[in-house]
Amino acid sequence: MESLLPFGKITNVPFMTEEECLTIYTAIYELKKMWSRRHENKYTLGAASYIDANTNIYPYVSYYGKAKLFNPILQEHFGWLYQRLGDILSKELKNNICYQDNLALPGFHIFISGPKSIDREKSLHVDFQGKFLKWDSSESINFHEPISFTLAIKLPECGGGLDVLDMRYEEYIKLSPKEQKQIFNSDLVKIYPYKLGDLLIRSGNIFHEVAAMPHIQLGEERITLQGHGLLCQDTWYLYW
Ligand SMILES: O=C(O)CCC(=O)C(=O)O
Ligand SMILES: [Fe+2]
Repeated sequence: MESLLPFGKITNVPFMTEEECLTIYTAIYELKKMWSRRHENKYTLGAASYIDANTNIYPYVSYYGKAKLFNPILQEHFGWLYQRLGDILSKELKNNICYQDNLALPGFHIFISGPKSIDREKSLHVDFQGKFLKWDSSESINFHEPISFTLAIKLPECGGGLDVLDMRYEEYIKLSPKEQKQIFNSDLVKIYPYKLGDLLIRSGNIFHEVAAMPHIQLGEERITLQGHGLLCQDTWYLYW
């Protein structure tokens, strides 16, 4: 089945100037005390459903509490960014946009290189985490066609991007376990490079992961704005 999105599966649109990226970058550092360390090189600013609402990682669901704590702070510092994000997404998706109150606003992935380079995570996945969240009218939400978006705010000299395997979940589960393993390690997984200031909008129902950065230098950063959306009638509800 082909994607129902007006632009196909993936599109890249100019969104912020370099100067605006720097303004966002500075604000992210002003909020450094609020970053959460998730891994050796990885931090987040904001609540991320794929981590904070994942009960395999946390014994209780900390997502809603974190969203409540972070949303006013993020709104205060990045209100103009959320406004512009809503405008561009509504234009590209040809539908209305709404931020869902009880869920986390789009937040930030922050990678800072340590002594080791940043390897392939080997974590190809689809963005179906929205299914596990509390929605007001879940019966009319299309959980199989999420969208995801990324704004590159800071990239290392060697660049940063997304590994993409152009395959939908419905196709993938028809493969045998051996074929699934092979395809994840095949050259069908291609790097989609991010461009500073551009917004990448894509179907959340294609396999992807943060691309490796084997040549990143010590202290270099890869910082992105991240979020997802689900369609309910003619409105995309955005969250992270
Ligand atoms: O950090 C990124 O580039 C993308 C991470 C991701 O998997 C997502 O946003 O769905
Ligand atoms: Fe993802």
